[in-house]
Amino acid sequence: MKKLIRIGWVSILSVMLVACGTSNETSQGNESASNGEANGDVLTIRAGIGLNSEHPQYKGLEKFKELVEERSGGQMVVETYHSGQLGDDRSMMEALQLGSQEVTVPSTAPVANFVSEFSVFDFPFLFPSSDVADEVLDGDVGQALLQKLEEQNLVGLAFWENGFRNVTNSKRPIEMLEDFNGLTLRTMENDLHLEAFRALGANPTPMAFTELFTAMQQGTVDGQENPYATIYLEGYAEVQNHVSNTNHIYSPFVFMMSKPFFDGLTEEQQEIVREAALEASQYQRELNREANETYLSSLEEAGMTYTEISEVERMRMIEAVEPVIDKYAEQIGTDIVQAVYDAIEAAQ
Ligand code: KDG
Repeated sequence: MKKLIRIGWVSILSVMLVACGTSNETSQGNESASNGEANGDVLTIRAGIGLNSEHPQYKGLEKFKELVEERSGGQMVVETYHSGQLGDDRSMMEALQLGSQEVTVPSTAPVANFVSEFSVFDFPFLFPSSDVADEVLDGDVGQALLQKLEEQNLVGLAFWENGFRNVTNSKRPIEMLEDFNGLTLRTMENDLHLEAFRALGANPTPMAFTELFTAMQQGTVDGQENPYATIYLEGYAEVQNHVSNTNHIYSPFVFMMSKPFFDGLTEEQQEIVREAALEASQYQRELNREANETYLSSLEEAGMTYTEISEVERMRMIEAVEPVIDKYAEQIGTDIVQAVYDAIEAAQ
């Protein structure tokens, strides 16, 4: 497995908003429907994400809305919520389980708290490129993990893309392994992420995305890690000075639907939402890749210092996190992990 890894690098407030109908960027056409249930002839799908309305993730949701509304002839209406208006990733997934929200699109890291096997996609330095990630996620092993969500009352419809994550901080440029020493870094709420950053020497602290900007602004954390699009579009340049191309983890997004809601749909409606989630995935991935390419220079223009990680230092980082990967490979089950490694090798 180690060999492959080496090859591999190379709010609740919103519930009130919904109830009051005050969200500004939601669909307009369905004031009468609520709770994803049939009201007259119309079904409402409330889709919430953590990122803001400029992010390709939200543009993907808008595409999903367009496709579903058009293909259902208005029988299904999608309301889109951004910036954690419906809560953080965990609370939205819980709402899906309960059937009080219909769609959310979290990163795989918080999904692993529901189905632990999803952690495999967050192994540091796993995917060598987005294209390889697409093949693995859209292939048998990715689809098998989406299936597993059903045990948790969730239906995984597609993988979208968050992308390669990069570290930012307010203290110093990260150029070599030792530069992580003692940095307080926010991570997503996922044990593997925490242990990986400890192995790099940092002092990681798990936090919901919705808390992150304020935590950096108030100095509760020195830094964080996210793809360039998020770093730029969420305005982190205002509170962070340094960015490095650590590319340490590739984050997929999981487009998921409430199983109680999905089960109540007709077969035709199920097909419409499935197809729309998949088609919107292609659209979202393209926009996301463009954004992640474009926004590094925007971050520099906004005053951040960019530091490149040399291949030698990247190898040192890969070696530092290897024991963590080995530990989680055993916990998750070597069969699934091996299947992922095999799929990566086949895709290369
Ligand atoms: O909508 C998804 C976001 O809430 C989240 O998953 C973004 O990468 C993310 C993070 O760092 O929490």
